[in-house]
Amino acid sequence: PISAVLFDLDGVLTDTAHAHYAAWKRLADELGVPFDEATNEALKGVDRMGSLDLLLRHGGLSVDPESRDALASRKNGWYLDAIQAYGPADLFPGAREALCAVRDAGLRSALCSASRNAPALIDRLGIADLFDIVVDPASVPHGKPAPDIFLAAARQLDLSADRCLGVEDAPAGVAAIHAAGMFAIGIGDPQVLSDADRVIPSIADFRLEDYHAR
Ligand code: B16
Ligand code: MG
Repeated sequence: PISAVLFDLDGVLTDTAHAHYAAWKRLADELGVPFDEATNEALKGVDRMGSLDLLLRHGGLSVDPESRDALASRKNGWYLDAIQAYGPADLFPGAREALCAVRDAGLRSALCSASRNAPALIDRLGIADLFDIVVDPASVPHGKPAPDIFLAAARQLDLSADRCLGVEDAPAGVAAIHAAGMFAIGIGDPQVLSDADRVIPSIADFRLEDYHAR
């Protein structure tokens, strides 16, 4: 039986994946780096600096550490502008219900987002009180696809990996869940998320009973 569900945020509970993409695209355009949704797929779930490095490598660019920090801040500024007016209406349909279903079943929930903006965002979305724990991505040594953030959640909940279910929209996130030894539910395109144990089109299709009785 499972005891906890570990949720990714961007692309799972709210559509910030698009806002992240738009901000990276703007930066890539300024730098003259070819960038489209397919290229962006590799950045999803990867932390800010890791994403920037992927983008720079894709364009064959190398920059000094100061410019690298400045580029990351520019991207984050555009991203913050884009999510500035986010509120509960920006949750994906079924997101709040999925979190409530976990709580109503007596299971625990964790937020395992790579985003340093996640705590502010869940406040704005009105779901902060529905998580038992929010793992600070800055507290783990390695970002997704490394398992660290999911393992930290299990440790904080005092659960073994096989009692945890992970929910992710990104290939790097699915890889992280599997590396942690957990069951992975993918949200989105089955072709993109072919490594997931189960793929559902959106969080509205999440039925806890499909996994809880397993
Ligand atoms: P920030 P998730 C990830 O969040 C996003 O998928 C990824 O695109 C983004 O680069 C990363 O957060 C870092 O975000 O710049 O806000 O710290 O999918 O793990 O919830
Ligand atoms: Mg995500």
